[in-house]
Amino acid sequence: SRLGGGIGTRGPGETKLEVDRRRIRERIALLQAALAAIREHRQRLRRERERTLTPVVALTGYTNAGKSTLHRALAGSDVLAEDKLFATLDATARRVDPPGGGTPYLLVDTVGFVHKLPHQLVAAFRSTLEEVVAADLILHVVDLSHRKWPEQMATVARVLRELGAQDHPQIVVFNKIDRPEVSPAEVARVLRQYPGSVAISARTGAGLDDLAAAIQERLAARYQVVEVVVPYDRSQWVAYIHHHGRVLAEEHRPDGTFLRAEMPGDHAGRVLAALGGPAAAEPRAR
Ligand SMILES: Nc1nc2c(ncn2[C@@H]2O[C@H](COP(=O)(O)OP(=O)(O)O)[C@@H](O)[C@H]2O)c(=O)[nH]1
Ligand SMILES: [Mg+2]
Repeated sequence: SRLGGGIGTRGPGETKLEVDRRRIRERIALLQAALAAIREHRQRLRRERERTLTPVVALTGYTNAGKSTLHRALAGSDVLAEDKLFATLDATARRVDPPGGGTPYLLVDTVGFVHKLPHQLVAAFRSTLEEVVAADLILHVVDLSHRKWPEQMATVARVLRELGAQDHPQIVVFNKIDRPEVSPAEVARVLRQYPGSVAISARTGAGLDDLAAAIQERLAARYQVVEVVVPYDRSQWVAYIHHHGRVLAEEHRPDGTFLRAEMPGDHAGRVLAALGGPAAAEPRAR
């Protein structure tokens, strides 16, 4: 049916079909803009990571498991803890500087896994999944108060498997232990069933110290590449790097010995703290 010359949403001579097409085009433009923003954000994240060697920890888990709440609890970010898809499409990253010292890291919040995702959003979803795959450590957040938590956990595990991330360093984080549905006996049982897992309440803060310690332990064990110039009067550090790491490049320069080496995070942290390296540089605040 043709209603020409209308003022408002329908332009002169536009049919209903034409209006629908225009709406879809507008929706696609909006999604493309969202995707461009995500891509830009990821490039920024990658640059930051390359510049500072800061490890990336990604939150993953079923929708509503409490990822954004935990992100805020650990990183003090202002991300809204709401079930809003768009709020988490631009995988939010915040730098965490552990209060008691330890390895700083970038904590990335991601969109949750759901059974049915609007298919226009699959591309955006993929890009946040890539973020998960690229992470040094995955925190798999599980809502222990949900009746179907084992199924939800299996869904997330399946997606991680499909992404080839099943062998990624991972900590299972059982959340919402403050809720009345969760008994202390069940908490004890799941912690036994999943060795290395942690039980927390992102809302009350219970168990967050244990989680922070578990994150530090896992980051310390991971290997990273460091680049430093050791001044000639501090050559004990050249020996230290050879002893604890695998030297990839070594070069004598006017200001000292340049070394590129792969070493466990805790040793790398010590080297960088002593010699200043790229990781010692303070990243820009975001
Ligand atoms: N009782 C309780 N509620 C929580 C906890 N963590 C998150 N929530 C709530 O669960 C809902 C989903 O949390 P959100 O962080 O948005 O989940 P996300 O989808 O995984 O990011 C929100 O209403 C939160 O307030 C918790 O530890 N205890
Ligand atoms: Mg969220």
